[in-house]
Amino acid sequence: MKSSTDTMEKKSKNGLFAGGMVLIFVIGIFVGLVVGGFTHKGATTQQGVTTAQPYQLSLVEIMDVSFTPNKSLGAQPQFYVVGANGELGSSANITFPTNRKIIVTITSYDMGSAPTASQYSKVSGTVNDQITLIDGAIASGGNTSLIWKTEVSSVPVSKIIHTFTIPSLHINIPVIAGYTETAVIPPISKNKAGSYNWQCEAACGSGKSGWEGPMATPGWMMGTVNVV
Ligand SMILES: [Cu+2]
Repeated sequence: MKSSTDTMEKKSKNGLFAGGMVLIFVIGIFVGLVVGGFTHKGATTQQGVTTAQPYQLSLVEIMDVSFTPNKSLGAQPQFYVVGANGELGSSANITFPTNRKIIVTITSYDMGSAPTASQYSKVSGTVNDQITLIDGAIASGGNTSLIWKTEVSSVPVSKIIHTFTIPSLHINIPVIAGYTETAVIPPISKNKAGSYNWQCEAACGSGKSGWEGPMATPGWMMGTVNVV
């Protein structure tokens, strides 16, 4: 009996010791988490959402695509999204993450211009309401003395061939044919998550008004932006 009690006592002491160690360990983790959490919070607060990597959205616009929804309309312009593997994907549904800067690059392989209401010549919804224009024709030649890159807050309405516009988010990026343009959209807060229409506001489509065909077809000159 005695030895058994001793053993039990020993066991219970061992149990207490083990329990104590576990408790210390748990407290240690808790303190670590709290301190780490505060430190992390501090860093996040100090630098805000800019610590997150910017999200890159590449759009390519091509002028002569067979209009598959109605082939009788012939070739029509179309916006594509460059996918994660470099493939050209549909622009019917475009994703914007919240709380991250979004860098939009639009490359237009197009010519000419399309009738556009003057309000869409102004850039909006980007950092400083500006975009960077890269004149593809000049940039690709030996034009070292020419200015091929400019930051602008508007473009001449006569030069607009398309726009990438999200009216409800007050984002408007006018597109000049043959240019590559970059725009930085400031982080969108989580409470703006939802679905928004994007629309080209230059009458580049078919029909008398230029607002038919691709202008009214998701994945061509309009679609949805899902802010998630
Ligand atoms: Cu258009």
